[in-house]
Amino acid sequence: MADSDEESSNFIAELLSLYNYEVIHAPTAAEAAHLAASLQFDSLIVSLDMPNGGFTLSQSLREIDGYDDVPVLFSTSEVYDYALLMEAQFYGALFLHMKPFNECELLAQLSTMVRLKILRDEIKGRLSELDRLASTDPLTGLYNRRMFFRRMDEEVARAGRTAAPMCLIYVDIGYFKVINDDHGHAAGDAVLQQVARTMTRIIRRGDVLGRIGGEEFLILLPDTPGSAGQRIAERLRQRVEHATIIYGGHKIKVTISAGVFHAADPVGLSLDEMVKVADQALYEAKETGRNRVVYRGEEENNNS
Ligand code: GH3
Ligand code: MG
Ligand code: MG
Repeated sequence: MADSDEESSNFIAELLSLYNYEVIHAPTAAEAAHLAASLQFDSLIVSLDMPNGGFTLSQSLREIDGYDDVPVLFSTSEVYDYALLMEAQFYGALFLHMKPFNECELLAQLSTMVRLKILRDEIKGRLSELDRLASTDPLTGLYNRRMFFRRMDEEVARAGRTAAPMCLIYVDIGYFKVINDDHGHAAGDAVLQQVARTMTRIIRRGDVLGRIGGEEFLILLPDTPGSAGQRIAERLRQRVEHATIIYGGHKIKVTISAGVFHAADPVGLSLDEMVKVADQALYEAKETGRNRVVYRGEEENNNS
């Protein structure tokens, strides 16, 4: 509650504590802003009478993280008209309450505000859970295809603006179907999880990794020259080759093949084109024996 009027503040604090609300009172706008930044209130009661208070205060409170949807009640000692009511609504008010406070009305209004806040929190939580579900692969926890391409789109657009190089690595587990056939689908799942973990350990912050299909993965390396992209793919290939996955008492060995595409200047390149070239390189790696890295990029062309 932000209110410089001591009498009405005390009245509200006493009344609301009787109904198990925890009331924190700020007598000045500055204090209110300070408290809001360090505590998390479920509802705000803001007086329009206080200096620097009212709409300006409410506006600045709502810019604080987590306050954009906190219900607000404005109190005023003026007899208000329709214009003020509309203005209050414009500034996010759920209610405009004329002083002196009416106990019953205030309690009813507050209970509506708190219920609304609980509902909004619940919806927020569910939306972020839905977001997570819609963007991650449940088996490996990596980005799924949809999210990977969304992130790649952002990164390619950014690289286009800054003219930064980037690499794209297309990874495929070799003879994966045989693992399923020999050891069962659950063993195949364990292999996918293990390979995903190895990839997660090797990539750097800012790299984007996703599971694109069954046993296929894409890694986007922003701001990365071809030599570094090639090195990372090669390190990944070696790590997977030398790891042993133990599942159900069986020791399982797998290898990966990787196609690396390096774009020195991604301006004007489409995602499809980039993926296509990386896929062609991957195809060549598989055709020429698997457990290999094949590179496509300008540096290679310059050297040959
Ligand atoms: P290659 O060396 O040519 O890449 O052959 P491969 O066997 O690795 O590839 P192929 O495309 O022939 O088979 C992929 C298999 O992956 C077929 C599919 O049943 C299996 N698979 C796809 N998704 C999953 C999954 O989530 N879990 C498991 N265990 N298997 C999966
Ligand atoms: Mg495949
Ligand atoms: Mg494969």
